[in-house]
Amino acid sequence: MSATAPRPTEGGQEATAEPFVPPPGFRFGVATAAYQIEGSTLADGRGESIWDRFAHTPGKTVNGDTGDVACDHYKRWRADVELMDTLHVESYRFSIAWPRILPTGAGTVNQRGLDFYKRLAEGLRERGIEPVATLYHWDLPQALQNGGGWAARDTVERFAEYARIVGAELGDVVGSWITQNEPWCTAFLGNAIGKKAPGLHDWPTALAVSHHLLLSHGRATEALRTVLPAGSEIGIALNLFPILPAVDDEAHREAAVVRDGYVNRWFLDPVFRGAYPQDMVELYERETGPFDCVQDGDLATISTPTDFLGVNYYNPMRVEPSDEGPLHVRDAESVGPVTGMGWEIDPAGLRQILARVRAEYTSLPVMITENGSAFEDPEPADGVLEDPERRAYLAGHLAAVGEALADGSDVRRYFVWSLLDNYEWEDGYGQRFGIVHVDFETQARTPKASALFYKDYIDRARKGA
Ligand code: IFM
Repeated sequence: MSATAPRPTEGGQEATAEPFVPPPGFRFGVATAAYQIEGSTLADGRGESIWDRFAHTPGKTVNGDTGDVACDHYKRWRADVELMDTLHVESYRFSIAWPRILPTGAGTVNQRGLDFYKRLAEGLRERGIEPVATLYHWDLPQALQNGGGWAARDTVERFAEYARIVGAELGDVVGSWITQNEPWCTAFLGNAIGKKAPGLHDWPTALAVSHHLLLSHGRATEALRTVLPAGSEIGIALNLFPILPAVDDEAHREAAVVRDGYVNRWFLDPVFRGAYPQDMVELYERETGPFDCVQDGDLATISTPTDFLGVNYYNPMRVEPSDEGPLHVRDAESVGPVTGMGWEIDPAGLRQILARVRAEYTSLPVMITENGSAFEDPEPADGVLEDPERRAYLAGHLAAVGEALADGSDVRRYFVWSLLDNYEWEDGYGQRFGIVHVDFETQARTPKASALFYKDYIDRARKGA
């Protein structure tokens, strides 16, 4: 299916609709990331990350919000695991903060950092919750950024070394591993658009970063394989978007092809076809200069076989051409309801993206490694918080997972983003993605109606299975 093909059936359904029958081995989960929830950024020898530096730079985040305290999960992890258990969650995707393990990115290992994640993974196992670990969810050690960050090829080898250390320590408790999370965001939003750490505005740097992130995925996969027990699974999590021309004419269709190349194909093609999309290489070389960081053997490493693909899905993108040229395809107006982030709500897009991945790239098992929505919630009253929009979002996307399974996609996990309201990067604490409300003054957790819906959905799915 092409990026612009008509979409399959609409996936929206009532919150009370019959759950899909989970295939054997399927698990319902929730996801978080270290810098967004942990806090305790100075505890137990943790080093500085690029997000500490960025968030503490005036003007970079809404209200100057930082992850210094966040959800205080570093101290409250036991209660958070207990909370997941009460919600009948079956799998928990968390990320490991590289600067807790190697405070300057390389050199001496900080055992206290490793111990934290070991305790967490064991605590999850004790409650029958599967731990799924992400190695990189955007918190590069600042010391490595000082040496060029992901634009420097050396960072790839530092990442492989970090992966080997963590895999050797946690491989007996963690069976599923995600190397990189959303490399498009890290590379382009961080280095070309400057919205995220390290906040650069330089296309050649962003392109080198994108290549090195992909290479680091391959190298980390190789490194993990040398230390993980047989049967462990490794994959990368890509954020994928259906791309829709705002108007059905040639200029808009061309813009959609470019946007698709920028956000989707630039990552899917090297991972699954061992080549960058030629149209995009030509465009970048024309507009930004030589793309000359690729060395012999790199694409074979990037396309090294993995065990699953992680798909983060939130919304489709509607696009229009821009007078500034093809590199600057613009976002067009959304159609229909949007979330608090302004992201168009379209459960059918999830089914569409999974069908496309299967038709054009791979029949590997898929994990929906993130899916969720931010809305402006009321304050909890007497322990109750109604969030009908988030609940409907969840119900619609769960229905789309069921449809994708029926289509033949081999979906193995579904992770709601996110367990907790948390630090939404440059948007600070204003955007609440949690199915559990967090009072950032008291750190009180209150499951929202969407959390109770999810629990009930899991229970009903398990009864029907
Ligand atoms: O909060 C982020 C997450 O860290 C990465 N994926 C998208 C989420 C919502 O913006």
